[in-house]
Amino acid sequence: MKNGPRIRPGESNPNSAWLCQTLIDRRYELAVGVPCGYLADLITRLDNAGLYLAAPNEGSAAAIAAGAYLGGHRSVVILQNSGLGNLINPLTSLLIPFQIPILFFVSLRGWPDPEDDEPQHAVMGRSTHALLDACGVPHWTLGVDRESQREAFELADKAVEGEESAFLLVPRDVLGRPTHGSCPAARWTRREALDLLLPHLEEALIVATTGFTSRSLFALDDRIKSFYMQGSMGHAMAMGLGVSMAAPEEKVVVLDGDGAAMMHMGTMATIGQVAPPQLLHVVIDNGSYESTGGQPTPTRHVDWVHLAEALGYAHGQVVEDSAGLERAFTAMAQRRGPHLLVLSVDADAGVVPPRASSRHDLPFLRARFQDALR
Ligand SMILES: Cc1ncc(C[n+]2csc(CCOP(=O)(O)OP(=O)(O)O)c2C)c(N)n1
Repeated sequence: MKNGPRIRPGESNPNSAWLCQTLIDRRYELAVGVPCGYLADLITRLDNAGLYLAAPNEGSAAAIAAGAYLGGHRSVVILQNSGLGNLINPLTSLLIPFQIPILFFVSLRGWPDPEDDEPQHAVMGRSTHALLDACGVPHWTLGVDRESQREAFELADKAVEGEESAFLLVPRDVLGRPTHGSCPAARWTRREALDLLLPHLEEALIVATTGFTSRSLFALDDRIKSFYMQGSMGHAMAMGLGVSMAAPEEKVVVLDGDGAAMMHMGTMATIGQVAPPQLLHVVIDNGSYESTGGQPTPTRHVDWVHLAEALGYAHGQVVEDSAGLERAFTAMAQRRGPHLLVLSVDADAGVVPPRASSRHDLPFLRARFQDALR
């Protein structure tokens, strides 16, 4: 039985309430995207209004919006600026050349001062405006006061009416913050699952996905054999595959989130094709993007076991408790990989641990892992 995500609304903010209502009034019928904490309250409101759809990645979000537009639906795409990398291709080869007008809300991580944010946001923070300029799309940065927001919105909406995609850029706190509270868990949480998992992984090289999974791993046990991804969402499995190919004798474990696993799921077919026998792909499935405020992921209906088998993994299993976890490791010890192990947990951010980069800089973390590999 899969638990449903418990959406914790972002800190309620009058600007996002106004924006959501304005979008409804202007007959926007679909909001599709991948969340950012800066946009959590807006997403919750759009979700409550029945307009929001979770996309696996930002490029898909743009293409979904494009298709909906062709069918007559005015559409909004919501993303973090780190997702511009995923967006650029459909923006430049679909929306712009076919003159498909979509309204974008893009959060501005790493801006205006990259030093105030996590290191992985620095390059995109200082490049977002320039990238949009290079693509020739109009963009406005939302200010804190309602009047300037209204003005920016009107200009962007007018561009969209004129068949041009337009971007509204959202700095920190302009539309509220996410809340990362704790809700009573009916079963186990990521932290409890990791506690039980880690003793099984002592010898393994671990590549952990971005967000709370990397943070929790760092907090529980900062080991030289762990590589903490900060950013590059969805690519932990690809990096783990590369490590496995370079070091086939080593046990390699990818610690993934369900949102991240969805983002570039095609890599799973490549894992199935290469079939590294020592690779274990663990997905912590909490049904939500916990790290950005608990928005729902598009995974509730996913049958992970059949998915793993269909994509060429040797074995896939979903576990729901500690006894299931022990049974899974007994079964895996008797079989070659690659294995997919899905830990179905309750969403619960609890106390948010610090990032690995709060103690070590990123090149150091890379070099340390590289030494462990040698
Ligand atoms: C390309 C890209 N889009 C969006 C984000 C913002 N982001 C950071 S962590 C995260 C949620 C990850 O969700 P999941 O993998 O399910 O893990 P959880 O947060 O639930 O632990 C998101 C959307 C990002 N870092 N990169």
